[in-house]
Amino acid sequence: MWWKESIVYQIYPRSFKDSNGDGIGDLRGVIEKLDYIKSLGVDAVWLNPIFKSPNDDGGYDISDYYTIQPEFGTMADFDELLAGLHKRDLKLILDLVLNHSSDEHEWFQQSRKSKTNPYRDYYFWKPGKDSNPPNNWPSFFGGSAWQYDETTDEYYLHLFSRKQPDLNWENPKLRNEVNQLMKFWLDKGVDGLRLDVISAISKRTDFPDTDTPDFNETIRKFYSNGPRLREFIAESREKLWNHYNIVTVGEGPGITPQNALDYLDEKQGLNMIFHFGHMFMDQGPGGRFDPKPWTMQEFKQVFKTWNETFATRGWGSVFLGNHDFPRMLSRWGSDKQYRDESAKLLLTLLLTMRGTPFIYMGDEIGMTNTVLNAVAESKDIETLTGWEVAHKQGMTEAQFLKAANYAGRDNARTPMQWNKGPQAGFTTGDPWMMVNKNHAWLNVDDQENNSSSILNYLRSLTTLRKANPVFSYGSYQELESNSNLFAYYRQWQQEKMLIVLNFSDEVTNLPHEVQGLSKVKLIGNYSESDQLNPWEAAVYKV
Ligand code: TEU
Ligand code: CA
Repeated sequence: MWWKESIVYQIYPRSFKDSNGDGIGDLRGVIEKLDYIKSLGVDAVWLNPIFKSPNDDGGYDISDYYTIQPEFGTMADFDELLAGLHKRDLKLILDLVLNHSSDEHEWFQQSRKSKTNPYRDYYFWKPGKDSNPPNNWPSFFGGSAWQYDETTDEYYLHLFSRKQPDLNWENPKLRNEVNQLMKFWLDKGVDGLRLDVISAISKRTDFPDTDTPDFNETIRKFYSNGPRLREFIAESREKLWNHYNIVTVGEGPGITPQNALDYLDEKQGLNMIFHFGHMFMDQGPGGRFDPKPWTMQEFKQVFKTWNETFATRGWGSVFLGNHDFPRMLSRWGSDKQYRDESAKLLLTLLLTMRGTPFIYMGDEIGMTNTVLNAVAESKDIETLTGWEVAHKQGMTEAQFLKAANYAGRDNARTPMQWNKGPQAGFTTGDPWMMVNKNHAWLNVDDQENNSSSILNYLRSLTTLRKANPVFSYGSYQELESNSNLFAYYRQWQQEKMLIVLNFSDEVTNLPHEVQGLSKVKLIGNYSESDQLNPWEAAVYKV
């Protein structure tokens, strides 16, 4: 199974490279950078959605699953990109959004016309209760998860924005349509699918009120992990996916160690999932903009728990950032004093942990968070609606900005920093989103020719991982060590590796049980020293 040994590079196309000067990244921009992508030593590319969309939620609101987003290019561009990837022995994983469509999709335009329209049951429609929504479910993006539509005097369900009506998978006609659109892309030779919010395609369709104020708990209990989830996945597997040599990656809130294997049945399930244990551990009951402190113990426990979950079956992904979360360096590392060291440390974790690693574009050079000085600067519906909710609850803009600058998605969507030139070489035009000012010294070009750069360290890491199957297939055993030292073994047949990561500004010692061990250092972000320096990462063959 190729995907167990693959290293995946995630590209958010809107912010990767603009080829035609309109300030918006596009497919031709990705084509221009294929040799760069190959040079990273990755095996596959995951592209965030590239389909026609009004962009209410960064392309996760698709209005035509068969057409390339016009501002990203044409189907011919797509075909050229796919051929260019395959020519370089790179695979392509597309991001399909099947829990909901855009409200501008033809299906929804029909569905909303009348209660007897043949497309009515492609979505969830319900009468209100005394001119209130059918139940108390909150949307991810603020307000109710139900939107009143006066044409038919009913409400439709949208777990995300009101322009993202949930598709009704209970309807076999809809499931057939979804399988057909997946088939279209698989027949073009795509190598994998990242299935957005797959955890929510089976919901509690009796639609009871949520009985908890904790949003993530509401997701787990009511929005995701529904009674027919395995059945729906098994149907697509049987009817479609089994006929292709592809990987299916399930994404979605609500996937837990207790239910993850339900998604990953060897015969009838997905191939792997993204889990979010570490990504939500600093979210309070109010969700993303209600941050709470996290500890290294919790962080380490997440990896321990998921390795136990997948110890004998199932398969996980390893990621520390993506388009939905702040930059990993700013969130988990030290993006000021120990920038280089901690960026390399985080990449070392990513490339030596058990599971398929996903590198988010820009993390290979240590890109950092941006700073919003006003909510109006945000380009993200989740931040904009999050502010509406917070404001109503009496939060000041300054308080909300603090949370948004810590946890918001804009952080991960600033343009890729190619060089120190205008707009970081991302565009010759006016970028759709402001470029981070630190591109003057933080960019690909400056790191290409610096042998000790984060970029070249990443290349050494991917080379190391590909040369040693222990990193893909080996067991995982965490060493008991002080709170900020993350140390673990990876073992497979005769190979045994020791990885030590000092997640702190302090000097510390190797765990005592390895101090006398004979070991050979394979890679590290400091030259030899018998103690562990601040943010020191090292990989030893033992
Ligand atoms: O995200 C679903 C998801 O896991 C959410 O919890 C996510 O973190 C989002 O930011 C809400 O907090 C997927 C996509 O990755 C995300 O970009 C989309 O906004 C969302 O689905 C709806 O399609
Ligand atoms: Ca463009």
